[in-house]
Amino acid sequence: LVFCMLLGTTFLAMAQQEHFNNPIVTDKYTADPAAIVHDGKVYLYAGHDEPADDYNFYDLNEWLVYSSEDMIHWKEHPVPLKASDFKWAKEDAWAAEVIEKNGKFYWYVTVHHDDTHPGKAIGVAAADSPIGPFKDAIGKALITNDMTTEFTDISWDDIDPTVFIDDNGQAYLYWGNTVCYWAKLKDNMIELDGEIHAITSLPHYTEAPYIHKKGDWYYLSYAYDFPEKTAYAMSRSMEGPWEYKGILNEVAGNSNTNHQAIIEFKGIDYFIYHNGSIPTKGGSFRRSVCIDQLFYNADGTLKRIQMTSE
Ligand code: FUB
Repeated sequence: LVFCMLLGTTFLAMAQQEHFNNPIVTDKYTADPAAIVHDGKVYLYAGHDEPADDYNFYDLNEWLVYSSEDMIHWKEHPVPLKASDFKWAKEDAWAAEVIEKNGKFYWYVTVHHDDTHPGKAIGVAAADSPIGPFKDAIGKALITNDMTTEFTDISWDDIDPTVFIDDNGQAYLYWGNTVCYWAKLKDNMIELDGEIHAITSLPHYTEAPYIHKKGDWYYLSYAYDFPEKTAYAMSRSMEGPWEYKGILNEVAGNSNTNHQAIIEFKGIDYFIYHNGSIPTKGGSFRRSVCIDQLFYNADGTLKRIQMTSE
């Protein structure tokens, strides 16, 4: 019996130590991962960190897309979207997220608006395929900095969109730095439906909100503090109240920011994030996407991520 138990424990440990070859992309710096499951494949979207050697700040001008059937081998597709594809934007291909609705793919992105609405803004691009080509779906921003000045008047709070479609078909957009905002989206996915709300129950909220659902629980994970850890809250409804549950992941090697996506694929739960661990040059502005497994406790709470990338 003891032998069988030991064998069982060993198999369990092996199952828990899936090897992802972190970081998963080594010929480019990749940041702010987003991922969807579509037609038996995972599509991974990331910003492309490409600062000159002597420049130490965020310099992202395009987004990248990769696909995989096993989470181990990744195929890179042609660049599907650039900040310059949004004619009203000045620059910056910051964090973004894709969702599919009725066979169309909507990509919500952070860019820097031109001087008509100074500050960061959120745009939407759409495509008929998960690898694009994506085109600006509105011809103007969905969210501009001046739409949230009643909550905070900093110019970079309207970043990091995440989108989720509830079981009844209602789509929600969450976003924000310093304040976590949310609003409903109309059926067309390119207009807000009603007012913008702010969530105040998330301790040390910095940015990078992400919504996912498992069973009857909704999870709102987010970047906590700075340098950023990942924390999370749970709710029985997309509209809250959100109850803070604790830290999900520690600061990820050598990067001040973190940014997560959580998906289930072929029965396994994944936590996708970035770190700055590529030797010598990696860091806060030269980041790399990594993948680890996510495990749930019986009561629905999340176990801390064991980063195999560290
Ligand atoms: O990549 C630029 C910004 O850094 C993102 O918008 C944030 O989430 C942080 O990762």
